Formats: sequence, structure tokens, C-alpha cells
Amino acid sequence: MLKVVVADITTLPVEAIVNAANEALLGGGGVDGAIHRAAGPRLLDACKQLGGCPTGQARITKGFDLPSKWVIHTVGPKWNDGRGKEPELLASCYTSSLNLARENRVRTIAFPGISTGIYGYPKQAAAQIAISVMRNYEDDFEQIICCCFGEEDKIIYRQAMGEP
Ligand code: AR6
Repeated sequence: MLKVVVADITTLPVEAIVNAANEALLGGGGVDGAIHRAAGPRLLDACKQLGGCPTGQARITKGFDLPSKWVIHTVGPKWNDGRGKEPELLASCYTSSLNLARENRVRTIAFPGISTGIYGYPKQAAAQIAISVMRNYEDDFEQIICCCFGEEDKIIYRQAMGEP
């Protein structure tokens, strides 16, 4: 089941949350900063062992002090003009994260809007990509949650889902 909620992703009682990271996987601003603060310093230690992650791929760590057991770190594309590989790379973030979650028997997972903050990806286009990939995985999970950071983002996701 796909679900749209407005929340701080670090508070959600799901098995895995997805982090909008960068290729170094050593923390940053936005949701990445919030996740590292809430998970505690052991998350950075675990990330250091991973040796980075290319754009469009995903890596998994424990959630440490978070309510969630796992954090899946994915690296979204930086928006340029959309004529490059941005859409493919963004879709790949969602498929890589969901494949990794499925391999780890995760049943409930929450995503922020990957690339839609500091990386500047237009939110409508990003939500359409997110929803279309998530729909392909709906049967493999109990819940796939689109975690919005405000009511405006919730409207964008609902529109992308074709709901009024
Ligand atoms: N819970 C849920 N969503 C959030 C939260 C939160 N606590 N905080 C922000 N968002 P961004 P990006 C939303 O900028 O664009 C970092 O420095 C936010 O409103 O976090 O992929 C990384 O280290 C937006 O919709 O990630 C990278 O360098 C979405 O999360 C870079 O930023 C993503 O915004 C990645 O940029």
C-alpha cells in the first residue's frame, strides 16, 4: 500500500527510512542532517565503512538511535536542466532503495522527496517518478510511505497519484 504522510521522517515507526544523501555518505544538510542527528554518531561510523555511493545507487546501514531498524542511503541527481540523465538517475534511486529493502526483508519503508531540496529537482516531476516506481513494488511491501515535510508537498504527491 502506498501512503502519503506529513512528518519528520526521523520520527516514523517504520522498519526502514531512506536518506537523501550525497556521494560521500558522510552527512550533510536537509534530511541527511536530521537523520544523522537522530540516529547518533554510530551512523557516521557505519557510513564511513561504506566508502561512498555513486549517484542513483543505494547503501544500507542500521538505524541506531532511530525508531527504524534500517537507514537506506541513496544519492539523488543534482537538477541541472533535466535534459541529462536526471530522470533515470532519480528513478534508479527509488528502484535501488526498494530492491535493497526487499533483500533485507523490510516490510515498511518511508521515503523523503529525494533530490527535491538542496539538489533542486522540480517537485512535481520528482513525485511522478517516485510514485511510478513505488507502484511497481506495492505488492512486495506492507507500506511504502511518501514522507512529506509540509502540506504543500502532500498535495503534490496526491496529484501524482491521481487523487483529488
Ligand atoms: N523529514 C522529511 N523530509 C525532510 C526532512 C525531514 N526531517 N528534512 C528535509 N526534508 P534535501 P536533496 C525534505 O535537501 O535535495 C544534503 O546536504 C525536503 O523538504 O534533504 O536530495 C545531502 O547531504 C525535501 O523535500 O535532499 C546532499 O548533499 C527532501 O527532504 C543534499 O543535501 C529532500 O531535501 C541532497 O539534496
